[in-house]
Amino acid sequence: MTTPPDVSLSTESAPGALRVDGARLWRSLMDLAQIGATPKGGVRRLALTDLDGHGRDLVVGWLRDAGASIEIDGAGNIFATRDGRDGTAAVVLTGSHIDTQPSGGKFDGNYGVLAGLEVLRTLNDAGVVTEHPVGVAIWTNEEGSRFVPVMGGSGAFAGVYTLEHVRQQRDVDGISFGDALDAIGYTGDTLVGERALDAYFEAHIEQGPILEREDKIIGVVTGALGLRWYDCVWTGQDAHAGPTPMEARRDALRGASQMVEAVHALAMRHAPDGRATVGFMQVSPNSRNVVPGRVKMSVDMRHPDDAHLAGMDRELRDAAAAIARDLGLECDLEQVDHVPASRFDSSCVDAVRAATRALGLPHREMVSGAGHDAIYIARVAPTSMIFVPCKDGISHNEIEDARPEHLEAGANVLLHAILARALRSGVTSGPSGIEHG
Ligand code: HGY
Ligand code: MN
Ligand code: MN
Repeated sequence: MTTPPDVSLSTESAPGALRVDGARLWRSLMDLAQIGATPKGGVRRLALTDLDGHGRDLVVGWLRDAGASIEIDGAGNIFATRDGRDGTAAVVLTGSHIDTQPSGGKFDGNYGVLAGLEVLRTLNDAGVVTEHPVGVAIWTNEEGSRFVPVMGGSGAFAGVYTLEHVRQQRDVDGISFGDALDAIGYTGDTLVGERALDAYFEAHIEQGPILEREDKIIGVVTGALGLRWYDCVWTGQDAHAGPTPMEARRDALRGASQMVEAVHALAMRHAPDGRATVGFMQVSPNSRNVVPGRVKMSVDMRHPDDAHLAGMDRELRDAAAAIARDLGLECDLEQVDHVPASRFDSSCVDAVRAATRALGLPHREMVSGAGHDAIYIARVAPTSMIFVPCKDGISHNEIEDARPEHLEAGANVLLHAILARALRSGVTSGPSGIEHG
């Protein structure tokens, strides 16, 4: 992309006066939401499906139309870059993901990518030339719903996983991440992780009720909960539901059922910050007149303190062993993912807070309950996040909703947090010389 003409920033386009076009952002969100749209108004666009490929095609087209150059790495992570004056300066990056949960919403992930696109469009409209390049990333497989690990693309970028490990993972149908990525044509040749970042900012809906309850518009995110994911397999014996006496049964579903209650009780013992969820369960042979001989289930546990989370891990293992003993079942409990609790870079948190205050937006500091690509990018670059409310705090649900004015406000905070980094050493800027109102 050729750098826009070197314009002196006249008063009306001085960085501080810049504002995004909220209607244009909303239109982009609604257009992208058509790809994988569900009858209840949600989105089903699982990672590395054809729908993910079509969503990528649409957004990459918009990013190219905004003059950005496009690179794709071996994990399918997409990087759109708007040049800055100094071609050697590290990129100020934003972004998120466009893969969704099976019954996901229009805004989880999609908002962060399209808010980044809206920043590029706004800088173009105002002819702003930044010192640093400004980039937008689309990270592969953030949700971890089809392929474990969660945040696999950003995890590979940050060196948490090797590319081979990520590409070898298989979904419930035995299809590998690598084959699925190749099939949608998004296996790029850029080396994974070979990109110097000046900073990373991610805008996202909160996915919880706090901002809405407190009438706040912006969450200044200071970090995220630690997370441990498990696969838990209960093995008993398939048997006929009729002739088999109750005392002669080894019913794997009883083990799984007691484990669901034990997981809930464990989280309640560590409330309010401890969280634990069983979201996936596969009963075999899953026939109404067969005592289930095998049940595979997931456990998702989270806590802001790693030591506390390690204690919850021990309690989980003890509970599984006790249930297996009582019911005469085998239990194989395997930790399949572990993301330690994270704290974001103070200078980036300050940039988000300063932009929020300069824009006069009601806000609070908070820790993210959800995992985000920012958690892994924080390992390789100064990082922070910007939250906006979602309706009733509901997400990972087709009814997920957000207000256009809140999404616009979050994108304005993103714009000025990025400018605070991307303009420095060139044009004068406070947080970016933001003017009130
Ligand atoms: O699981 C999470 O927290 C994220 O939504 N993938
Ligand atoms: Mn997300
Ligand atoms: Mn999500």
